[in-house]
Amino acid sequence: MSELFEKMTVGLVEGNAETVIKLVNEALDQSITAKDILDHGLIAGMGVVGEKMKTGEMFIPEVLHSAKVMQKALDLLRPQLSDQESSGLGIYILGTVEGDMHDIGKNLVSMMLGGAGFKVVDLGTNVKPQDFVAAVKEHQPLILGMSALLTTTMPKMKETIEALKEAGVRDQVKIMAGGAPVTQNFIDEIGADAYGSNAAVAADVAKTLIS
Ligand code: B1M
Repeated sequence: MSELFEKMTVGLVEGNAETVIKLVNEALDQSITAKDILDHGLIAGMGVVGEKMKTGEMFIPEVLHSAKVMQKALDLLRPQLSDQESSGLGIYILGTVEGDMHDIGKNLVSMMLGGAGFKVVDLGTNVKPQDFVAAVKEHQPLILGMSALLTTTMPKMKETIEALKEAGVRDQVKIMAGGAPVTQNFIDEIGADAYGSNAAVAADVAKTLIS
């Protein structure tokens, strides 16, 4: 099994869609769970991409290519991750904060929330504080979740919370945040309600928040 995951990781780093899709299908045929495929193959692969990006071995166009292959692979896992329950738990608004285009993690969180029973309203990437506010007013969600992958965009989470306060809707909604640079300390600092360290945890925490 580990050889299959290794090949998946290499395929993702090389941006080889055909190989990765074939391997993900093979894994699913072998009844390997979506969680294992993610943890040991795909997320591990994106970790290697991140390292290579940091050391200058991979450039933006190549990283983007790997990201597109990752999205295609996630689409194959979507049925297993998101169609397990009904969407009766309530509305969850989700978005990547202003200035940040990273959406793979957010999309994964969205799938897990769907699987846990939330109706997810996904605002996409580069979401301005006032757009989060407008969405809260329009959809009256139980929870608003923000994702950020850059240390430079994390302050937008606090700005969004301030904007919600100014609009008088902060107390109508629970606020969650996550993304690689986000920590529990940061959550406490900005006055959010909960932290999701990864997509599966985010779904569990969301259920706890509304119970
Ligand atoms: Co960017 N990038 N990137 N990038 N990129 C990182 C984040 C970086 C760590 C790479 C590195 O240098 N090692 C670095 C950030 C450094 C920092 O701020 N400390 C970085 C940089 C610098 C940049 C640019 C500035 C590069 C440049 O232009 N010079 C630029 C910024 C663009 C912008 O956003 N304005 C940029 C661009 C890009 C691409 C567009 C090429 C591409 C994104 C494509 C896309 O998302 N559609 C990209 C990618 C792919 C990455 C890496 C390699 C992979 C990210 C990823 O998808 N990981 C990343 C390195 C890395 O993370 N190792 C990197 C897989 C994903 C499943 O994990 O997103 O962490 P993640 O999500 C997890 C958890 O964080 C959590 O759950 C998910 C699943 O478990 N989670 C939540 C996420 N959101 C949550 C919300 C929650 C709860 C949990 O509640 C609401």
